Amino acid sequence: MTKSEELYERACKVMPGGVNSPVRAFGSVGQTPRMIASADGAYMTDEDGNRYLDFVGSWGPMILGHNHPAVREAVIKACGDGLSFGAATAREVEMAELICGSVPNVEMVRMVNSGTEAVMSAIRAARGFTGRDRIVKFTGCYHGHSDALLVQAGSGVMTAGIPDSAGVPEGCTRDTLSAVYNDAESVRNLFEAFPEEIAAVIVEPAAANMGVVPPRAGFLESLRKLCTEHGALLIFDEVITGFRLGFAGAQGYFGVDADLVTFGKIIGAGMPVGAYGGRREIMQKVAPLGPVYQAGTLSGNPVAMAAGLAQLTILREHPEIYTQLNETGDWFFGEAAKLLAAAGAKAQVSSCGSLGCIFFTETPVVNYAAAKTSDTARYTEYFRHMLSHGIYLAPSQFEAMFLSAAHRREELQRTLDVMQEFFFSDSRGMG
Ligand code: KE4
Repeated sequence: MTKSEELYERACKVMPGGVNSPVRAFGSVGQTPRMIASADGAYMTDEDGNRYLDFVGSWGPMILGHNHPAVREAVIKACGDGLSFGAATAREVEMAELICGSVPNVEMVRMVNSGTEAVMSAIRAARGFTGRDRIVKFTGCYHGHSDALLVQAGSGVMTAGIPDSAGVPEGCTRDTLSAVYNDAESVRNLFEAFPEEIAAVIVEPAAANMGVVPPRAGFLESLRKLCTEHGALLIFDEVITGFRLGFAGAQGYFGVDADLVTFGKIIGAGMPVGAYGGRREIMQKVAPLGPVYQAGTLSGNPVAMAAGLAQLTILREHPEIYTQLNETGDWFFGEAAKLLAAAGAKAQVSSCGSLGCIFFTETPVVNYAAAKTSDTARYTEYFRHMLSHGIYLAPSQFEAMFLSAAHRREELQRTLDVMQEFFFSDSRGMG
């Protein structure tokens, strides 16, 4: 029995599924999750000493790679000053000024402890600002596990949201409407069906929770126009894209203005941090300034702020990191697409900058329904092949590969070689 197996056996006795977040259980790939002991740069090492080239990067935070010295040193120093005060601190001010000074349309920001909390709070601020109750989300987009957003994927476009989880009362999702990603018409129909009732449309500007599905040309612009026309707020959920696609996030990358933006992951550099922000007139509705209540014992935690500030400062001072990251993403996912074509694989690459995935379907993947045509059994075989060669991918077809500044060309080339081995063996009559 490996140490991972032994630890996982113990974990399953005391934690649901043996994990603290479902995807980590490797359920959809039917493997024992690897118990990770340490990580550095682009690599993670498990409790049995196996080393993996990591394409999960803690689901996005590790844009500079794991254990970056500047981040590590900042955290160690901050710890020496004390872990938490439950009081205002200079580091929170610096973080808020950095975010407001770099992200368009964010004049005020509130720090929270996760992406879920950021989105939940942004939705509440949008409802408080507009005085409206309904919200629109897109099937296949994930915005954390707050009740109102756990809505059945594919629920009827015109009907009230149906909970997608036990324990969520119908009342919590009644005001959540579902639209189709990359289909602005499905949003227009909702605005026409519920005039002056929709507080906000929330979207992953580049979807990365159904696999990676970039916005089609004009889609985000159409959402902007519809929200402006109908007095609703456009919320960009940038928990993944924020400070990944560029320092100005998806607004800068796609050139579309949002009214509220949510953040997570990269702004914490691996520590528990989320944030939401927007125009002053909206954020002034948030307590203690305004009537929209939101609070948090550890919000703006000084150690977490130190980690995030260290990472964001490096990104601000070295904008070439984004150029390299996006160019490397274009090259890597471009090469992957070529090898799939050469192998005649029933699969396709879908990417946006340093985010990407391989869908095991030939249907062009522009939305959730198309993503769901993927052959998840084939993805499992691919995942296992890559893992057996020391390459750690997301243990689910419906997640993303996250490139970091620590991934070097030679490691990416080796990854492509291992992919090639799979797809060419696949093409030799393996279906
Ligand atoms: P957290 O509460 O997990 O920090 O953030 C929720 C969230 C909100 N918005 C977007 C666009 C997100 O991608 C997420 C969380 N992302 C997943 C990865 N697909 C987290 C991984 C996990 O659930 O363990």
